[in-house]
Amino acid sequence: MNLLVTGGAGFIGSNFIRFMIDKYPHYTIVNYDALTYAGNLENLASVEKHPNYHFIKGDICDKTLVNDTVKNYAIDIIVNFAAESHVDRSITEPDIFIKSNVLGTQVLLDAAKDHNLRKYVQISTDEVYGSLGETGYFTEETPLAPNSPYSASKAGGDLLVRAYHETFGMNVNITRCSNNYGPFHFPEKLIPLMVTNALEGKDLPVYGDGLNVRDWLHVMDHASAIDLVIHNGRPGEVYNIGGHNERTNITIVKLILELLGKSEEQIRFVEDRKGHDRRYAIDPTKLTNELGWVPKYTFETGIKETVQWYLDNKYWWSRIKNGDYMNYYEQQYGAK
Ligand code: NAD
Ligand code: TDX
Repeated sequence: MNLLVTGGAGFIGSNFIRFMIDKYPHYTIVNYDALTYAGNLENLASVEKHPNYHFIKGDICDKTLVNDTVKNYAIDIIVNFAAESHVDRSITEPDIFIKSNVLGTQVLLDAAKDHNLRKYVQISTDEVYGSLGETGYFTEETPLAPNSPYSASKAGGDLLVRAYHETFGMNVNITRCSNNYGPFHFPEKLIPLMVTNALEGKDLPVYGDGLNVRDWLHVMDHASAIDLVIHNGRPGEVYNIGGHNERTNITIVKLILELLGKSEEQIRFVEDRKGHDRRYAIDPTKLTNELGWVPKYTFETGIKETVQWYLDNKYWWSRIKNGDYMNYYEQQYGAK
């Protein structure tokens, strides 16, 4: 099996590649990534010398390079992780989100169609369903109602995937997962930002009242679900992925401070995100019943391990926080 993993140098893609090389060392894995601010080949240091791992630096919008790569490596399946992924950035700079998340998806779909690939898998998000009230869950039948430029661009990509299945009979799957956490998570997202700010003695910026709810999934449980979808997902189907770990943001922030033995005085309530979705919660029944997916991590063990990973890998995150990312951070939160 020859897999083209786009966006494999990012948080989830790099964890997925390590998971797959460990489980299927005989598969060829081609990591195709533009290395935007979020792409980091250091995430893959442990596998870069593996004989069946290859890296191509490229943009998914580059039709020629995408097609050459699919042809040269005799790709069977594309798994598309490549995307602009940060909601806050989509509010200030939506253009690149439309380009990468919508147009890039179309280029990959055309390549999958023109080369008659076995399958195309789109890694999407629960955010395409919009926001929930205090009760209920997102199922695969929940209508799409994205609220941010990010989630609208992801929904646009998903609808193209659906259309290529309907129009061309292509074998596709879409996965929609909840918030991931784990090692190599870029420190602009809630959990790694709070852990690293706490360690640096900085303020922990909590949006609004801190009572927005996210449903947390360990990135390796996400990887095992994608593995099942790649091998056993039924053509044209959507699969939701989530582990029933709903927490308010303020609960997470306080837990991180407790695990690090730091004071809650570091918490700073700041202006709310524009259009901030109140609650996400995934119903993963279809994935469990059809494909037998069982998550390995409880949130309690996963978050402890993750906090420990950031303690052990200061080298990784401090290099990111000293670089370009700081320009964005200062614009977003001020210098503090
Ligand atoms: P990330 O921002 O950490 O990584 C994205 C990767 O894609 C980076 O390596 C980047 O260089 C690459 N990339 C971006 N634009 C590209 C382009 N035009 N061409 C080639 N490569 C490009 O993101 P992540 O958190 O790992 O998310 C991966 C995927 O999972 C995304 O599609 C995202 O929408 C989805 N997702 C993420 C979460 C989450 O909690 N992080 C939850 C649900 C869904
Ligand atoms: O500084 C912060 N303070 C804060 O209160 C940040 C960065 C976030 N938050 C809040 C906003 C959200 O309610 O924490 C929650 C989580 O925020 P993010 O980490 O930015 O994630 P979210 O917006 O929920 O989106 C994530 O999950 C779904 C990923 O970034 C998306 O790519 C994915 O699709």
